[in-house]
Amino acid sequence: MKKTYLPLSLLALSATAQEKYNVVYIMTDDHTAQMMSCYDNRYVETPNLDRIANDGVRFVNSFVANSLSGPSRACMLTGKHSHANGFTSNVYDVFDGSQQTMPKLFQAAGYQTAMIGKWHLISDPTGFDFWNIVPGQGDYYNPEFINMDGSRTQHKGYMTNIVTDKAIDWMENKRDKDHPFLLFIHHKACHRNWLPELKYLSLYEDKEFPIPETFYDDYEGRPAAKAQEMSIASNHDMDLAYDVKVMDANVTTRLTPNYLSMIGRLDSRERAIYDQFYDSIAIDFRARKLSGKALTEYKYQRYMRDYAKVLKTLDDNVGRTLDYLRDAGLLENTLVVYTSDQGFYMGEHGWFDKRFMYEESFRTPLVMRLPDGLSARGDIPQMVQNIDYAPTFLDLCGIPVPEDMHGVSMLPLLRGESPKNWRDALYYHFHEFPAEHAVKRHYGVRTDRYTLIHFYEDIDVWELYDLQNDPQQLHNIYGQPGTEKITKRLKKRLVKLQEEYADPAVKLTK
Ligand SMILES: [Ca+2]
Repeated sequence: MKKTYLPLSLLALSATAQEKYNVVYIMTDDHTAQMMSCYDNRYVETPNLDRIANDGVRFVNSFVANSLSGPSRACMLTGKHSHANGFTSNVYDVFDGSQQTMPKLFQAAGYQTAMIGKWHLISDPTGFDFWNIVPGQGDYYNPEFINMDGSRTQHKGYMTNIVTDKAIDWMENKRDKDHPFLLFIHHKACHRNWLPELKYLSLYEDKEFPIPETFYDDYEGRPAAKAQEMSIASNHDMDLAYDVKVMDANVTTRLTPNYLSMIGRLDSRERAIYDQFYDSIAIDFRARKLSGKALTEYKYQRYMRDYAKVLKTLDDNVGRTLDYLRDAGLLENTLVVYTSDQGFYMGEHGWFDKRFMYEESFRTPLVMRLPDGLSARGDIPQMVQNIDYAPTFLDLCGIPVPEDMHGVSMLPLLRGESPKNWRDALYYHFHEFPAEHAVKRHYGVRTDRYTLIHFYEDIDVWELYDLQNDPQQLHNIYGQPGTEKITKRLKKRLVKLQEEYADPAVKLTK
């Protein structure tokens, strides 16, 4: 009897499919650790996000390289700092998709790769077998998606639900199941201007959120912090119509047209539900005739409530994604990552938004559910950064990590090891100025105890913080007697990092 043999290449592929890990990377927008109950239980409960941490690991010192949407995404994709991947700013750059990226390396190694949701890098995605992205920031209500052939399709529903539907549909129906896969699920939630799913409009309305200790910061000794335009108190920065949603038909604010265009996406039935809710809020607001601190604190409560509502739908959808992976039998073989493109201010220093190298926005939540074979559980204390994601995923999946990547593989940490030579300092560089929110250009170094920052371009100001004695970063001790030695040491470390990463800004430090 004649024997039939499977071609060797097919045998190799089927073996590969069984042995190789999958990576499901869920990234949200502007979701900060203060609003994630496994990090901070003062404000909200996020049971599904916490499931990831409870079953796996929670990074308690997780940071970004540039606290802003597009640049942060580019750092993640390339494993390189902004000056090296070329996408330093949302308003001045276009991502060069011809360069080496993590998904391209996965694709070349035989992985199925897909990207769904918010991309925000101007140029089309490269390195993906399948992509379906939203234009720019995308819309919460009845959003439009860009297809791979360049055509656009408007979908009925709420963005967070639709992104999850598409991700599950790709895993279940669209991918080639003979290959391992890398899937990016990039949510718009919880980005400004926090438009909730209609079924959650009334959620959190009976909750008074505690006001952060630094809410009334006077920015003494910190001119860049004083110059920002991301203040809750300012009606220019936090708009009464667009952000607070207490629109007055007789008053057109700076961002009223933007707001009307966003809620104009709702159909008439949906719009009636929306208006019924926010009109009653606006009538109550006008009757109160608030000013000064009372107005600022009112805006803070509205901001926190709407942000929390948007987050609730996100948490539901992360739960739905985890349930799918479990039911499809994929959990044992899949690394599930949850993170955000950066942290955010929830009233700390009186702010919303991000950008600064101060802790709240320099940090980003990072939890992972580990596949079989990786034994780490609980908290991981080492300082990690979003430039480490590419090397980590590649390393985990047995794909060589290119030497020109700036990040380092976290795989030893996921194995439960504590490498003695782990990095002792992080580098950060924010480039987008002049721009919205008026945060000056700055770069700096952070060790486990100190942060040294240099604001430059149209100012020349150094800031030094002792995170042990001043974790809220209210006291800039740069230039104060007794700090000479530590300042000298940190500047030396900063120069070393700038030279190692070849950031031309080194000339501003030396
Ligand atoms: Ca963001």
